[in-house]
Amino acid sequence: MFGHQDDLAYGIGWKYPNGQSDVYRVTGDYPAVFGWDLGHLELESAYNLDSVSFRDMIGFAKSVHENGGINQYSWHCNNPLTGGSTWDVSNAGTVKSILPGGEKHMVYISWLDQVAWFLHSLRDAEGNAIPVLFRPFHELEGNWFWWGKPYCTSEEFKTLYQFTIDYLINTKQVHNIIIIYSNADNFTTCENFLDRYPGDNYVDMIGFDIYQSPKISNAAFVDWLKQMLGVLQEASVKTGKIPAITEMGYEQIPDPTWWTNVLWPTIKDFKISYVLFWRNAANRPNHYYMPYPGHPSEKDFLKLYSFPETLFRKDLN
Ligand code: BMA
Repeated sequence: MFGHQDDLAYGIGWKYPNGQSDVYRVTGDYPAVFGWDLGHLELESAYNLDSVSFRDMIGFAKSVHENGGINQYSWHCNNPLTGGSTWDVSNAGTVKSILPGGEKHMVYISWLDQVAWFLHSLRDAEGNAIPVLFRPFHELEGNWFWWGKPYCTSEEFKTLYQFTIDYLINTKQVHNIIIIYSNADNFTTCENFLDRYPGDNYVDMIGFDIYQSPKISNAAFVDWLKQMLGVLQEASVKTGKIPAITEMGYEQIPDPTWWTNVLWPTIKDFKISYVLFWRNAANRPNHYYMPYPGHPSEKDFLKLYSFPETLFRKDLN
């Protein structure tokens, strides 16, 4: 399945409610998986960190679900200790500070209450909860988020993850989440990949985020992605959890045949449930990962779309 972040909220040259979806504008179909981010929900803000209104996001989730699509949520939450952004790594005591007994534990609980409220709001027309994918603390082995590897011990990380899931499910009775342990792209072995894995009872799916850049040749990227996918597959067999590429992309897609010459031949033989491409920012020129009408890779993307093995939303109905 192919996915896209913020697909219905904005794209190149448009913003909801004026417009629809860059994937639709190119293919006449929508992605199968729709990524959204909960960052700034914890601040009780009406808009997320990328200016998507949470009220709209709830509406998008309903329409995605009613049309057979899948919703995925990441959470670029602010730093609860410093008050800085999700990328504020200035205080290595942040994770510790929000664990039970920590000075910011109650702040973190109030943040989780917001997340629980949001997840409870995702209901279909009959009032049934909509099942969604939830991937907290993503790219956990990286050094760019406050929960990253250099800023907490493995035990602290696992405790935070377990506490978060236990609180949402047991205390707040959130039962519509499929939980994804979502790593960065810097692991080399299965052991490495599962280094901070919180345990089979806390996770339903596993995945990683990976990006190409012009500094990485196509050949090097193919090798690297294959290696990651090999490890993911091994970890999937070991844990019994469904694998996915939870984020990926090549900013601006500077290679017009990237979709069928680089991406497809590399991923096609691996058992991954979906791959989600990052957002087409409306207000940050050149920060986009899916083609739009007139983009040089548009034709190639249509070719990928036509392959019977690639699933978009129509294929799910
Ligand atoms: C990053 C960039 C940022 C954005 C963040 C959270 O990769 O796209 O502009 O704020 O993701 O969506």
